Amino acid sequence: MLEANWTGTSTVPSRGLYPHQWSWDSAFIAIGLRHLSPLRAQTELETLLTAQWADGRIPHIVFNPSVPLDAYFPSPDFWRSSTAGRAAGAPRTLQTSGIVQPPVHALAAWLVHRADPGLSRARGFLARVYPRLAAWHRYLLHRRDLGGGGLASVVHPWEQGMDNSPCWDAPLARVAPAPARSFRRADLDHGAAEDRPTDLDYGRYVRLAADYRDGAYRDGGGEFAVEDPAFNALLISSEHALARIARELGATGTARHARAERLTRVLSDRLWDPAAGLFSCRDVRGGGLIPERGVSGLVPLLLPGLPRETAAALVATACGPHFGLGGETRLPPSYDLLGEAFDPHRYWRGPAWFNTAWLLERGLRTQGETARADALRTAFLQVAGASGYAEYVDPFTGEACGATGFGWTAALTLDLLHTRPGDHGSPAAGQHTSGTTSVQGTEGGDGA
Ligand code: 9WN
Repeated sequence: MLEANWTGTSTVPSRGLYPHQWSWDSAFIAIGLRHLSPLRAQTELETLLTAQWADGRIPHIVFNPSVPLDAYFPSPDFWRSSTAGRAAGAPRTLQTSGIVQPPVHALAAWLVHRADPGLSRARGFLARVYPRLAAWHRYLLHRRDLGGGGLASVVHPWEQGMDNSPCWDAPLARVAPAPARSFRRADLDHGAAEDRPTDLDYGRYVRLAADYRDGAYRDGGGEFAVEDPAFNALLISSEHALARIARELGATGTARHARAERLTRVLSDRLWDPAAGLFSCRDVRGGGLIPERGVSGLVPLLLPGLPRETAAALVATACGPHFGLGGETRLPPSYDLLGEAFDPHRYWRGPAWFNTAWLLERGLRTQGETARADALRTAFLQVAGASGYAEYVDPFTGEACGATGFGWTAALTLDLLHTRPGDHGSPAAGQHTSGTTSVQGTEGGDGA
């Protein structure tokens, strides 16, 4: 599948539905590809980074010029990155979107390096990506601190990656939708309308993106601004990875580790919801925590600096009636099983995705929940294979939904296949030739 989706310089999430390069997809894909071809995994990330804007942002889509404009909406003529994004430093020749996606990239770069440190050093991989990754984090921590409390905000639901989550319903309700006749959705050519976001939601996505573009992609003024726990936990995890990269390159990395620890405390102060037993989103424009339970609120399990009682509460929530891990569900749903908006098939409103399952598997290991992590790993591998490596599945039955042959599902399957259960992520015996010290173990043992 990864061969079929490879374009020569990067991997598309899916040939039909998503025929360009997506930012966080490429990070997850590189994490899997490193076991097959560390060179291709490095190339995947480097291709994405060539599209970085001068202000540090990594765009959520890098468009392939040979794909017809009507294959995906919004297309390059909507974003107009090279003109509307000029002041923000968009590339002149490449066409990209102007919004971002979760910062999984430094974590991916570190794991890719660890898969073959010899090749990585010979190619100067880390030395080349480090300044770009540092600029990316700087952009998020400074230009995107719209709440003023130290966390990064997303300015569009597509930025957080869980596009249609009920967590966005309240902040999105304030946005006047663009009229349905003013755009043509391409996603409905590939997916069932009842599984995809509604036209009304799409109208709001289009309005937000068009307003951002018309303001020259300047940060600060938009109607939608949300501090999301998964986005920020991935930023913190990647900050720990950047510290390790800095150390590999000869610096100490101490300041970055300290910043990651400080951000972990800020995350707890601003987004921990003790009554709900998980992290919630903060609506920066409307004020206050959004009272919806999304899988995003469990992703901070990734952070080793989490207070012990917070981690225990998160595990209890994951395994309780809202997410059913190890019980009612085969894989963790994207949204609260008991929530009013729950729908086991509609985009990000209940189905299970494999990237979030992978993040929770890793998070459970980080918190020493080895047996639960092993069980989730087994379920992931069974459901992924049986679904034809689907984009997402019904969380109860594992029935395939969306695209099949989906990039990150295939890649993260490879990653789990190359790690033995119960050993904190050491590559499986006999399947790896170099860089075989514990990948996740190194991560965990190094202050992450
Ligand atoms: C918008 C590519 C992307 C993923 C997102 C997923 C979906 C796009 C869409 O596909 O979003 O970016 O058109 O719905 O929600 O997480 O990165 O796989």
